[in-house]
Amino acid sequence: MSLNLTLTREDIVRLCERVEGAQRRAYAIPKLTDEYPSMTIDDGYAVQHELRRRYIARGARLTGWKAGLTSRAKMLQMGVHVPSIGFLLADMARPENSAIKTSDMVHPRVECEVAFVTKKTLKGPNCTRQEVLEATDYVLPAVEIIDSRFSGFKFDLPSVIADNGSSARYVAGGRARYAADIDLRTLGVVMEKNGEIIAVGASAAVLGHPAEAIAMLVNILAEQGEQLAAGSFVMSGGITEAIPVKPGDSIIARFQELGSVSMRFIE
Ligand code: OOG
Ligand code: MG
Repeated sequence: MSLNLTLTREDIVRLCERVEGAQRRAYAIPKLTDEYPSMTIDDGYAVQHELRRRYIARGARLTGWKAGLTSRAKMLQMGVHVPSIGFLLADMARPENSAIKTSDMVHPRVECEVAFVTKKTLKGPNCTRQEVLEATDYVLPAVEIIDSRFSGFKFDLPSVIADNGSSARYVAGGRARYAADIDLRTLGVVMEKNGEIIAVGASAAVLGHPAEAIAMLVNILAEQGEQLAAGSFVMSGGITEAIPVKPGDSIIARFQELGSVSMRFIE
């Protein structure tokens, strides 16, 4: 399998440093394709790979992965019609019901997602929903706090992939369930901000079935020569559009069968 790379090693390192600076110091930068218009999806993953290598070399621990842009609501909101993946690190996790700082993010948004915890290695290509379900230990509800480092939260696919799919924080909680005990396609979800309902959806919005998003993620990993380790925490992508949050806001995501996940935001 050959990757479609247009960036040189120097470009990759340069763009990685640019994205990393924006992530660590929380400032907005222009999307990368403004300077590199012919950047490809594989170039985006090469930058993301370098970013992951650096964080891990400095002591960060990989907890899992996230699929993104897997629902129509998200694709329409972002104007990007192809799903993407990103990595998750232990220091992005926040406890349920906690106060989450916003001053170390650019323009955070929240989204409700079904998360999977795996008990077997998953490998692509051709990973299927069925294989994902067989390898799943349990599922649980999660809220992802995304934070694009690109100005105006505007980007294209290569840029958002290089920015690790806008990954910033995540909160998992609620009630863990065995996938076999519930219908993962028809889980309703209601998101409330400051006591008002601001988004509603159902889990089938994610590629027809959220396990489909995990299979897609495993197949994208395979294209990059990687596999999904047993014990990974994997988010399947926002069911509804993402909702902006600011200090003072409190969020509750209520999931049918899976309980709820809450958090509040502070300066
Ligand atoms: C890209 C990340 C998308 C999801 O769940 O769809 C994502 C973005 O919208 O900034 O995490
Ligand atoms: Mg997400």
